[in-house]
Amino acid sequence: MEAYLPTTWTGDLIHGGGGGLDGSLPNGNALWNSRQPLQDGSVFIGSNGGRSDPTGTGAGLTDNQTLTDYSYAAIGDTYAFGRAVVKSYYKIDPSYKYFVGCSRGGVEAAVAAETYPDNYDGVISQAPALPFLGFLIRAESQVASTAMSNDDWTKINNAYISQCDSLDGVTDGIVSNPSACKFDPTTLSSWSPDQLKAIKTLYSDMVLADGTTVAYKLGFGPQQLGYNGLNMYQAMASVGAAIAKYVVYKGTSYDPAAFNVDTDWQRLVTAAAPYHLEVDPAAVASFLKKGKKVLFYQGTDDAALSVDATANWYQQIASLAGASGANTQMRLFPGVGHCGYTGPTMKGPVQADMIGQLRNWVEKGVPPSELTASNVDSSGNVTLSRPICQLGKYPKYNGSGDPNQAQNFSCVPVGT
Ligand SMILES: [Ca+2]
Repeated sequence: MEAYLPTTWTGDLIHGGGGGLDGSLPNGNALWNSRQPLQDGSVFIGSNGGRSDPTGTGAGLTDNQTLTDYSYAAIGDTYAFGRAVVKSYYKIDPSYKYFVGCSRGGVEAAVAAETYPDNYDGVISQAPALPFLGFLIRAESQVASTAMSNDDWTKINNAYISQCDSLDGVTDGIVSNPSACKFDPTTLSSWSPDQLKAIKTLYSDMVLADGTTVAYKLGFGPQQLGYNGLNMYQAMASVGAAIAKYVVYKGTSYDPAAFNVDTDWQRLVTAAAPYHLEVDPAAVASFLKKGKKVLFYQGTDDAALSVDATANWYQQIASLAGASGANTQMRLFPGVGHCGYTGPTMKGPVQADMIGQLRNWVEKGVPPSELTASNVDSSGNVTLSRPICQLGKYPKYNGSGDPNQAQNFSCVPVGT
């Protein structure tokens, strides 16, 4: 566990989440946010989730205590540690407490609201792997992606941008209105049967024989931006396979190559049942009913985790919260990849004061109404900015003015 203590403290505490399989200490720079907690004068705390695994192999996630730490307990322990450090150093308690995380950290933000609701005033869940079992079954299926090369994926990504770029009113290399995009990658080339299987597997919802949807389609974003030398699809498959191998199947009988959605889903649900792996949407809704706030963010080009899955999850907790559903919002960053990743074909704006919006909401009662994100060059000049719209809307070019400036775009409902 670590705590970063600013000399000039604003009085709040930000608890940062981890990523992938945890195993590494996060820091302020690991968050998808241009305004770093320390620079803002906040205390920042984080942990490695209870075990050292810097390369993310998943090893050690087999015994119950380690799995308990990874699932939720490390969050409670790290918070208690952070509170004690703050009291010891500053002699007073923090005024407000927040949890912020992306990917696995986005799940942990939801876990924080679910399991430790009294500890936090608000949480930010960015590109979360939620529902978690849905992520796992999706990741298990992604072994099919090995039939495709990085060049194949790049071809799909380029064609997607080419066909759907202008649907937001301006050809700027950013697909800001993906809901209107009817791109079909199966017709793009003379794919082999295995390649077609990969394309259909990754870009389709996963539906059981009884009609239940257990996971949602992935985006067409660039896949070459993975880690450990793997593209994004393979990287997620490796994370899912590691969890399945160590956590669910205990290294015994898991064969990702023999993937079948119906039988594998049942095995997954049964094997995961004894553990606290999934987050209960009703519990997060209860967090909202206490008047606390939850913000969701994701990039439209996220190739690692499904935007549709996050949107469904967000809508589920908003619905369960009833009138308190107004205490949560979800916004999409156009042309941005997983946790703010950018690259040669991703031109979307990534820098935005997401934590500031949560602070305003919690501390001043001002709900987020507008959010602008930007990219800056090495001199600090803004090169591009866009409004970051709520789910159900997209930033449409007004038809005149500099297309690099957010003021020339408006958030309009999807379908218009
Ligand atoms: Ca565009």
